[in-house]
Amino acid sequence: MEVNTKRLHERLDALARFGRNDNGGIDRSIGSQADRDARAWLTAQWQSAGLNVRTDAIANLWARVPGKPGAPIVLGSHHDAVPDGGRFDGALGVLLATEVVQTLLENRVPTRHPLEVVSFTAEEPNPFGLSTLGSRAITSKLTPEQILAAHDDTGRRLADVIAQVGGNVKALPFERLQPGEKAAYLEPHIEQSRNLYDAGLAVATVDRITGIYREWITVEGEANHAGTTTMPRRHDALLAAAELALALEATVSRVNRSDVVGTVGKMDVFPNAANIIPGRAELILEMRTPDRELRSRLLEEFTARIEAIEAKRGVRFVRQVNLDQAEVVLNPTVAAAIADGCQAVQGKPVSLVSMAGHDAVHMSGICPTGMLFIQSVEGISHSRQELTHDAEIDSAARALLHAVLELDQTLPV
Ligand code: HGY
Ligand code: MN
Ligand code: MN
Repeated sequence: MEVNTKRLHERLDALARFGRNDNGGIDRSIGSQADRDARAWLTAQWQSAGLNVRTDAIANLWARVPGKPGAPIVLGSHHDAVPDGGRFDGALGVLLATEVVQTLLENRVPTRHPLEVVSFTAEEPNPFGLSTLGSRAITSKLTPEQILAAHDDTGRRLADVIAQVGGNVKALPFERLQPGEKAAYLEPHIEQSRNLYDAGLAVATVDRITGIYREWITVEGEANHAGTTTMPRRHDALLAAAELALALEATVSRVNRSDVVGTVGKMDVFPNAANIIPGRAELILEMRTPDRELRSRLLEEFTARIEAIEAKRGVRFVRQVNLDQAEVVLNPTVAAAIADGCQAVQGKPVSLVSMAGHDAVHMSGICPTGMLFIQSVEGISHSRQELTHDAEIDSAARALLHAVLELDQTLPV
């Protein structure tokens, strides 16, 4: 039995059209026209493959092989994208899942478990401040109240956007996934790092996923005239924010480990004018490591460093924790089946830690969960330069098929 890789590549090209910008990157955030178009297109693909498609309360899309009751093995990822993002992050996982399930269906392969494909809503950070929205909400990690309170800078309510794409936040309490409702979740995803690229290998299993910690920080300084205010009298919020970002870099760099990173990736400066000393800055700080105890120590060290900046510059940092997501260890049975799939296609199993967050983190709370990583050229991701070659995609499809068939035998029905 062979997966139809030609169809898979055609679908990758087709999905990449939704949200493509003039630079060749993809803009496909929750609620955008591109999000809506991608949803309609995915639904049509699944329906023509003979799957039953359903949109849940948070607008996750589910496509199930009809006719078999019971807890399904679920395969999938997400179809939204970061701003000016690439065509593989999320999309490749959804389409690999689609192809493998369709291949099994077309070949009339009898499976012990039902099979289902999922594409989660709003996995990426978005203007509403809730990433991995679909998987968190459906696994009871977010309340309807939290979602009902969320809005973007323009006042647009997240709940309205969810309704526009077919969800209904108020129905969430009745639709949350319960433990045992799914037999397993397998998420194929590009690696987004360069371990496989450097090793010249196509695919890997994942044994752990990093914790992610985020703070929204407001820097309160003092706006004043950029010509008449002497240098010692300034309380420049932008310069304090810059020093804060450097303090984060110094804190995480000191431990010198590939699984400890920190980033200030978003910042807004107010009032943002050439002749006004910045009076306020708003930024998002992120720290990632699978080592929780180390993260606590690093946060203490960072706090001491930025208190010194506050004192020196006469500014105030107002900190609010936006996300404190624990690291997870993935299910050994699922990870082993994926490793066997890797062994089958490249003669060698590889196990990696994911430093990117994924919907798999949240699905692991309700069912045995694993991930299949696929090589990213030069490890580049969250960029329009993101690239995974056809050969590695084809290996991934075969490895995933192998893993699903093995799990179908080993997991209890
Ligand atoms: O941010 C992440 O790690 C993921 O790609 N959303
Ligand atoms: Mn991403
Ligand atoms: Mn992703």
